[in-house]
Amino acid sequence: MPQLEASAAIDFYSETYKDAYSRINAIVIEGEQEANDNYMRLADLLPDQNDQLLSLAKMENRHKKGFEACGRNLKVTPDLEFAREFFSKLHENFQVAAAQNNIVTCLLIQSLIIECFAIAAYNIYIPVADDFARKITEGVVKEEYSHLNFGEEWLKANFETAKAELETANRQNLPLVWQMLNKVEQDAHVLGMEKESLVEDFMIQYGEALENIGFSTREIMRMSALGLSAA
Ligand code: PL3
Ligand code: FE2
Ligand code: FE2
Repeated sequence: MPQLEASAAIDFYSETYKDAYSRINAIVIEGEQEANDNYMRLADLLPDQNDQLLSLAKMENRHKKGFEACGRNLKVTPDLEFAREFFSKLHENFQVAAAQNNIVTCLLIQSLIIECFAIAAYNIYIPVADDFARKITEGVVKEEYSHLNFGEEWLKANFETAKAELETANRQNLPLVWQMLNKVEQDAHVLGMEKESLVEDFMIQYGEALENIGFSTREIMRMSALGLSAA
């Protein structure tokens, strides 16, 4: 169904919509919180980039506040327990990597995977959002591109030493994205967002990021195919 028709048919105040929104809204709030924590951790791990990383962490905190307001505006209580479970595996992998000083893995998880996931989700959400949430999300997504860019630049500058770790981290974490998408597919559909569009948008962002970092087309194909059959 074309996005425009879908959006005209959406009743933002129906119980069905609000029920789905309680989980999606929580995922986004928790995602922004994770992003805040992850950039603070990265600021410790990369003292040279401390100021910039702390400023990214602050932006994430503002994003979180914006999405909390979107939930309040629809009188929805976010299901944060569901959202913490939703992020638990990526969360765990980031913590393990940070404890081992694996900065490349931390950057892949936060600045590539999570940011590309956010950019895809926000871009697909904007045309079907309520007016209040649309304005907030439009402001947020612009900043997410700069977060993705931070990761790209650092990894590009360190490509030769980072390459092998990036491939390993990709293998461990990309399949988690497909698992997460499967868990949110039903609720996203209620909000007028289709899984196929989310997958497509994610793949475009993620593939472009890998290209900017220095991977060849062949390598990108191999890396992005991992776990995709589960999507
Ligand atoms: C990084 O700055 C933020 C991380 C947020 C991750 C969001 C993932 C969202 C996946 C759920 C798909 C529906 C999105 C709806 C948008 C309001
Ligand atoms: Fe954010
Ligand atoms: Fe971000």
